[in-house]
Amino acid sequence: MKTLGLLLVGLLAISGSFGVDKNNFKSCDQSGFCKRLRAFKPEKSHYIVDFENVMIQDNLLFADVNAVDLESESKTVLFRYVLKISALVDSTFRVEMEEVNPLYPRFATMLALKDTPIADQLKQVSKKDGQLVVANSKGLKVVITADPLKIEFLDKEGEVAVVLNEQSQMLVEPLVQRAKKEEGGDTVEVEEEGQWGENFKSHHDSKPRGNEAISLDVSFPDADQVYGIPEHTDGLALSTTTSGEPYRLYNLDVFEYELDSRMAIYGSIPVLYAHGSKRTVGVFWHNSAETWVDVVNYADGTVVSSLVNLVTGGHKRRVTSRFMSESGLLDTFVMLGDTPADVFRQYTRLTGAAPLPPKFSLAYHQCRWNYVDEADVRGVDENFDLHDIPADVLWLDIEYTDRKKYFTWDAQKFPHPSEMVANLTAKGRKLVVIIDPHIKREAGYFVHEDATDRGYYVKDKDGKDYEGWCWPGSSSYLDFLNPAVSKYYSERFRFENFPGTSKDVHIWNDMNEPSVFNGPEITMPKDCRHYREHEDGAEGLHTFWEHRHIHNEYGLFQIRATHQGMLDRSDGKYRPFILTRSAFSGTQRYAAVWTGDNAAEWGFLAASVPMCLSLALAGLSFCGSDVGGFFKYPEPELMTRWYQAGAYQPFFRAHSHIETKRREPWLYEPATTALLRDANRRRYALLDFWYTLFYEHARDGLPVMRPLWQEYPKEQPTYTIDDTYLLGNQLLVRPVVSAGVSSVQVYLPGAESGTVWYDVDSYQPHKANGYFSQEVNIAKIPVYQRGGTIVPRKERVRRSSALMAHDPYTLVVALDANNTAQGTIYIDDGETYEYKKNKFIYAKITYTSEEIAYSFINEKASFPTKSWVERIVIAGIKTPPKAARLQQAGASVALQMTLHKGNDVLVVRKPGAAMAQPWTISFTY
Ligand code: NBV
Repeated sequence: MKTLGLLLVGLLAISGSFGVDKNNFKSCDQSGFCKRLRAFKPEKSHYIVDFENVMIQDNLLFADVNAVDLESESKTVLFRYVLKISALVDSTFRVEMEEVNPLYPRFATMLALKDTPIADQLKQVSKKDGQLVVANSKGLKVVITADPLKIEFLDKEGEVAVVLNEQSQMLVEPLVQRAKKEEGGDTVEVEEEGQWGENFKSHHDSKPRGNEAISLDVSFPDADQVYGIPEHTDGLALSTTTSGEPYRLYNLDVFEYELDSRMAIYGSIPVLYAHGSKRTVGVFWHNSAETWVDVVNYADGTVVSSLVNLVTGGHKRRVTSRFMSESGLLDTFVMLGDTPADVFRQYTRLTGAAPLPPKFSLAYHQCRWNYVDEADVRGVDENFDLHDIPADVLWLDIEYTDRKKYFTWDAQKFPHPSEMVANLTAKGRKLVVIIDPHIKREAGYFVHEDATDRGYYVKDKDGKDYEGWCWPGSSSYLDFLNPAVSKYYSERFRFENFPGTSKDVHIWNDMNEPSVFNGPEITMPKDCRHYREHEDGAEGLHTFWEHRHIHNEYGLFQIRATHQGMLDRSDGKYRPFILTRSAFSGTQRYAAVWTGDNAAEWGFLAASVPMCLSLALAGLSFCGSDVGGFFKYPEPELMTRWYQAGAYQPFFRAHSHIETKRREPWLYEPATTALLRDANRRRYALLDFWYTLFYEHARDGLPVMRPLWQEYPKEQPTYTIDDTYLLGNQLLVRPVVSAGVSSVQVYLPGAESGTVWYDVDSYQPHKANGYFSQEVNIAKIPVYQRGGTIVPRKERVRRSSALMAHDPYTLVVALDANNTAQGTIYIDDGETYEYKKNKFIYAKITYTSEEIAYSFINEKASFPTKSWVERIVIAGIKTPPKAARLQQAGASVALQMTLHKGNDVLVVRKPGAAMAQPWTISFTY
């Protein structure tokens, strides 16, 4: 089976017949609850709030809700629920609804939230005419209508911003017991179609708890577009799903995934944002089970939505959505923005931001399935030096192990891992090795023996160790929900337990959806059993959670344990780097992500931008795609364009499939190698800029890679632009993603505020005025620096980022219409947590026509950097100064300047200012 699998992937990788086999994955119709819930479109919601039983205390409101039989005259109560609304800090509300005395507790998603959300205040404003109005401490109101239940969230102007259950699609399927009947004197269970089991292909899902789905519709009046719910391959702005499949969120290993699709792939992040010129708001659907999301955009001009538009009286600018999950609690956060930055911050406040990554991880990574042995690794490493191409990290894929037994090395091919690593670290380079979650079931393999003996594996529906099939052949899967298992796993990363590794060896967790070759939809059966903390004497369903409940957070459990292990192995001294393929809300706290197994095709290069943008809005800024494409071989032009694009995406790693032709940068003809070298060098020149962006992300939780509308929220044409993006608010990047082009259309936002954008290659200023045509050749991709910003660069070419630590800076000052500019810079040791003890510099640089000042934002912190300023480039200077003087540490020195008349660029040459101390350069005219 293993060889067959490999042969198959190999054949497809080279043959060119590319494409997903959709038969392996469910459509909504094949997913019992999706079909059932999508058909549930009552005219009126059957949930009615009982205002007699409402309690408001601190930040909480509790209300009784009855599900009534609308057919019966007396509105018979069928089920009773309790609705809970909580006010949280930062204009966020949480809405939960659960059965009163459920048959058994529903599963509550475990790892998405960073901490318990911080409470705000909630007080009653009024209660009349069947409506109860409450408000948070800022006066943001929530209007609850009793019959039928509807919840409206008002913005600060008092206008309705978000509505729950407006379309009556709220549903919490009541938990029920199997119906029984008498048959021939015996009591037998009644078979109800799909309620207690369903089939997909040859797989049977036993559904021991029966149906327990939930659904909620969320409407966004005034929204032009909705975004979010990655990971999918279609555009950043979501499309109307009425005539097709909903967006699916179910972590899956989709072999040869397709483009422009709403199919589920590796990651699932159930956060949705609605944006329009009035406001930006969001909902976070806190649920880790399989989820489908429908979207109707009433103004997007699709035939179906226009029809709906007619029927509903032609509302313009309105988007409705609907979340449907197979199980778990109805638990949703409403984030009221009201700007894009506000709402992105609100989401990362709940689920966390990425911590400051080690600096090397922002540099260039070289991967392949596989670098076959130590000599290969050495050769690749040396070739980077021979060809003067900077690189920080070499990667080892699954073949480095002893027959796919993770935490071991193939003794023939990698007999001296410590020496191999030392050879890399001597040049400041690092190694990343892959560790997949499946465990080879082989007698004598210590992980397997420990896990078997201690009961650490996920169990099948009958309580036996679950066995699936993956790279090692027969495999089982650790049950990370058990804290003892996570601890055991973390300990595997200790240097003594994983010989050959050191602080410079980092980890890649792949296949953690989890991928199971012979499982339903290539993953773990939903009725597999996971650890659940329970009281002594608890029985049956009370003693385990099903995989169905936790599926989308399985990988997050794994990377959390990996992360803990990597911290512990250095006693908390060094920052870990982890790459994960599966993702859920909260993944950003531990790992970077990539877009999985793409192909060397232009479409996949283009898709890398909206895919990473969408992930960035969902908290996962540290994202990239396999540069060059995983399957197939990139011809020189595609390879060049991919390096150029990758150099401006957060995670920059070249990778390729085992059966494809080798394609390290020097294997192309010299002209192409030169272009790839140039792309890498551009990345390295901006490493300190990237590092500062990530430092700021760790503080404010805002996307590093941003859609234009984040910074220009009123500018309507930007709402659907997803081929262009911003890095911070400084650089605008428009990668070239099609073949043979000599110009591209670039949209420069900010016309209203008179924004000027400077081409980073020529410093040529462009006044923002929407679209313009930018000429390009094979060496150029359009990148612009916004007037009003200062970007730090390091321009000396080195072999790795570590060797650049003390290199001097070039500061690029791009002037705005008022002849001012500002920037920030973050400097530390790049790898430890010493910055938490104030060993860092976070400084601002401010330019006015009188002076440039470099001063510490955090005056308590300092760092003994040897770096200094070797050049200041001032672009857009209209009236150049006659003289400049540096003042630092009591000394004053006259500086040299050169004016480049043709393009209004003034260069202050060799200011020599030390970055360890504040300084000022003053100008005289
Ligand atoms: O470990 C092998 C590959 C890896 O190179 C790739 O990046 C992952 O996404 N892995 C998937 C397993 C199988 C790929 C067909």
